[in-house]
Amino acid sequence: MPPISLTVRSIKARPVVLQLKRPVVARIATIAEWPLILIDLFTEEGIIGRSYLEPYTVKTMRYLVPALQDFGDMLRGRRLAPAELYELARKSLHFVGYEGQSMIAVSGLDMAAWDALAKAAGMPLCVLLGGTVGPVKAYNSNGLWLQPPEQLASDAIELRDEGGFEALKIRLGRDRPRDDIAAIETVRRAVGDGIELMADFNQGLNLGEALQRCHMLDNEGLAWIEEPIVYDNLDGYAQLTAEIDTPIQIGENFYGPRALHTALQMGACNLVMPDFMRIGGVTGWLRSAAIAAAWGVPMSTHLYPEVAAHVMRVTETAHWLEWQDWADPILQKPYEIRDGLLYIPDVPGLGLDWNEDAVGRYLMDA
Ligand code: SMN
Ligand code: MG
Repeated sequence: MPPISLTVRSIKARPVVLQLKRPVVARIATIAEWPLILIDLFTEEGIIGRSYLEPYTVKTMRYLVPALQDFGDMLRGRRLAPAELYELARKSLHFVGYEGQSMIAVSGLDMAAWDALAKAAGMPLCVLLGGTVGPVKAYNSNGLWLQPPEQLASDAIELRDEGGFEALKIRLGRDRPRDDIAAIETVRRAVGDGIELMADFNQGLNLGEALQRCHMLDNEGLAWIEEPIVYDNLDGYAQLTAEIDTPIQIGENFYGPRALHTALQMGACNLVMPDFMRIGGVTGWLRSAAIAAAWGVPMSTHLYPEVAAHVMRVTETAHWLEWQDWADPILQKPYEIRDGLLYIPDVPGLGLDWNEDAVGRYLMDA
């Protein structure tokens, strides 16, 4: 039977709010409630494409949910072709601007469209993209926030053991630089030197502080130093990348492939890690992966581990998948993680089905 061609009917977007088991405590924000927008893209043929967005703040769901539903109205009757829907949706917001919430909404649409297409083809997304189903190397990013030192050791052991991980991410940016170094040493003592450690400042420093503090960290053997300064100070990043020995990692705030291209041209980082809701979903990722590969720059993922696993199977410079289990409570079948590897289920599409009982409990009041 030839693969069926799909026609867009509508989009349903539902806001849910989950409680994080380990709240985000970063230099720039504390987050205990984790907002998710669950997207169902309905087609005339009965196939439903699914994806979710994680927009960090509960209130932004009030703007993003109607934007997604508007895309459904606008695209009704169109052939479900992700690259074309991506362009149509983006261009419909051209005068508002391509970045920010415009791109976040387009990315949610795009991921759901690719899921639907892979379901219609009867293949896991990674197979549709030309790859195979297989494991993807992941680090655990579920914790190690700016917590009291006495909590860090036990958390690090728990985080290592919850999926047999060989790499963890710690957050930095305590008031005193020496407390960051003490935190790194506490974690290393707890889990051993065999564990790789990534470190994330969550944009918390100014350039002067970052130069001093990154130099201090250069002998700590970190896998990377992530976002020491505000994401759009690319001149600052170029200076840090030139001066610091530890690889500088950025990318979770790239809006679209051109932002990644600009950062690489400016020498603003050694490593890239786009986020799926900002880079433009699967379409934006694939275009970015080609650019990163041309530069020979290792590419890691940010959030959205299910989508991440599929595209990493076809990413030329695939580096690390960021594992976060924050969407698990509303998934019927969360992805499995073993020995630090994320396993892609051998089912058509992404394999994202909602646990409707849980969704009912977490649905945000309108
Ligand atoms: C991060 C992710 C999600 C919420 C806050 C911070 C972080 C990361 O930047 O890279 O995991
Ligand atoms: Mg980060």
